Amino acid sequence: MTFQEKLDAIVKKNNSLVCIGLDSDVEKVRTVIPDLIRDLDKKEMLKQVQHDKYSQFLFNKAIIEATHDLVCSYKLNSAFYESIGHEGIKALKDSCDYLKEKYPEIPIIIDAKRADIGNTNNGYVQFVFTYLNADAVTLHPYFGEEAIRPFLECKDKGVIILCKTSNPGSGEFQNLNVIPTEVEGSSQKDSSTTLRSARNDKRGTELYKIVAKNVSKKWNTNKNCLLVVGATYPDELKQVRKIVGDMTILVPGIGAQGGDLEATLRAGLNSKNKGLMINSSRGIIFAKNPREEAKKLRYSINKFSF
Ligand code: OMP
Repeated sequence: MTFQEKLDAIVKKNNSLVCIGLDSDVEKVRTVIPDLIRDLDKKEMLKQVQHDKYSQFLFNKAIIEATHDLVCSYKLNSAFYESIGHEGIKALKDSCDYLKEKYPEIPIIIDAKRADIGNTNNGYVQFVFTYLNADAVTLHPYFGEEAIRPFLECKDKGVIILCKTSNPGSGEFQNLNVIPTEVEGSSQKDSSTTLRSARNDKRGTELYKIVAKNVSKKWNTNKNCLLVVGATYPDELKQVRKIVGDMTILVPGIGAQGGDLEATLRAGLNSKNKGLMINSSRGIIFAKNPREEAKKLRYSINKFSF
């Protein structure tokens, strides 16, 4: 089963485009975990929480139990686990194992924003797809298609490429106007490697659009590519949707980063009124009532999409 097939099935089953980010910042987790566990009345968890080192996993377990029927995916950002060393990696692994065992139908995304030269990428592939047994990973496109082939060749896994990120400074490179040299009649064969800065040149195209075009038209031979576009940039999302057709786009930036949900949906839903994974991390997992918050987001999305 491909990543997209798995995603389509859970979108249908849970009636949801909500992707919850298990960005389980260990400091915050330690303060909220007793409440969460009390709410869920999990005595076994209460016993274990005395040991701080299990808290990220216990927290994730509690969030998963509270929301598994409301989501289309969980996204675990590796930074929050790497930050505390091997105990964090264990919590990440335990969380993936828990999902695989109890809710195998829900796709797991590892948000690691990786990519390196091809040979090194083999190590990342092993970590994310073999050791963690995740279903998808986020990558940056900077090394080009040739380098990230080890990911692209994993036909049943999702390869989610950063296109237009949600942060305020993302335009520094991503909105640069560049001209593929094919426009100038260059003899270079691979236009994707020969972009030239063209600030005031009308023939130029913004870099994020070239990423969207190359990923959807050239990199996606195994039909396992997705893109990331931040909810903080609905205009760019609209442009990307025009370029990529029905391809699924992961959209972070709703909630804590202030992205506009309605503008996002208007700009980003595909021809089937789907094709988005709307991510919220802090806005759900550290809310007073994560289940209610996830329900609210699902409801707000579904007013437009289902
Ligand atoms: P919240 O702002 O707490 O909802 O978290 C957003 C999550 O999405 C974090 O894990 C970010 O690292 C991630 N993210 C962005 O915020 N912006 C992007 O452009 C891309 C990502 C991502 O790749 O998921």
